[in-house]
Amino acid sequence: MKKDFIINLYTQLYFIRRAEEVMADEYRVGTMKTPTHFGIGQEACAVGVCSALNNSDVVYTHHRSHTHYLAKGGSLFRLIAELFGRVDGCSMGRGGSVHIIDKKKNFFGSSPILGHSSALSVGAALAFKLKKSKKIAASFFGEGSFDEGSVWESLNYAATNNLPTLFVCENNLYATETPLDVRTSPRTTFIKKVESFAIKVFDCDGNDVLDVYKSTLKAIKYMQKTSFPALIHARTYRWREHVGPLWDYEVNRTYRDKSELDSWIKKCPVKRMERYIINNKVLNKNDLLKIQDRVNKSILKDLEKARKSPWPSPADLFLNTREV
Ligand SMILES: Cc1ncc(C[n+]2csc(CCOP(=O)(O)OP(=O)(O)O)c2C)c(N)n1
Ligand SMILES: [Mg+2]
Repeated sequence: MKKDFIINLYTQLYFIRRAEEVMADEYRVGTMKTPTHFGIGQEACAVGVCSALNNSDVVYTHHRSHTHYLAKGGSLFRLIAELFGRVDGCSMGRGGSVHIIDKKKNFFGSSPILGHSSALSVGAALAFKLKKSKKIAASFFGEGSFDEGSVWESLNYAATNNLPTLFVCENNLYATETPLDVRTSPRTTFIKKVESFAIKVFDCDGNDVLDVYKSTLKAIKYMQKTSFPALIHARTYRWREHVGPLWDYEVNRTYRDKSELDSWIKKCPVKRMERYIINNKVLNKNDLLKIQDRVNKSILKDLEKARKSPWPSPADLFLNTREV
């Protein structure tokens, strides 16, 4: 792997981590209000998958969407403006966190409806097939989406019609505050159920961006060879509360232990990549600090620019004319 590529993976991980931390701070002081699901701790899934895709490939996602939007190249300024509810937002300040989009980057949006992203990616894959296009349609969703019938219908439709759809499940072990093991029969797993459609599952460590990237490349190669869908299963963990900026322990939530969180923080995807870079002498600590400084400055610039963006005008409420 080329040095510049490794540095770019790290820069993206750090950028997405810090961008979300900065936004979480705004939520704490009440300047942002739209319901928001932070992907802090899960950045490597988005960066690893999107780095293996081409710019022309399309991405759909669910409620925990910022990591995917940013990894696909979405504008941070427009995301922050959206979360502030301002007119420069990527959905003109009307959608909020669960309705973000960047059409120019082929990021076709987030939706709060579980099971929605997989269905749309199958529709896009069908369109690509009919147009004889080699583009890939990818969908991100959590393991909680496997509790929705539409995901199984999407898998079935993609498998039946040979649609090269890349399904990406970020398994962070919880759906809101319910653990995975009480949502699945102990006699099976969702992986076995996916494989029952003859869909190949590419399992990876979702906190290791290199593993996610390599697994995605393998999955894409497999899809191109077979014209069949594939599923990435990325094992990861959400650090903050399900919705909102807080840590569960700050508000005494008991559905999971702090010790469990601590064990996952030790597997931090950003720190892990820092160690890889230092150990393999890609860069030294000082080089990393320079990258971090540059990234932090650009995030703060976008934040302050978005804060100055005007509120949407009530007179425009029924217009939807801006090309987003
Ligand atoms: C169709 C539907 N049913 C229920 C919900 C309520 N809901 C919102 S998020 C969520 C849990 C999602 O868990 P998962 O898919 O694992 O994603 P995660 O939040 O862990 O990233 C639920 C049940 C919803 N948004 N849509
Ligand atoms: Mg989950």
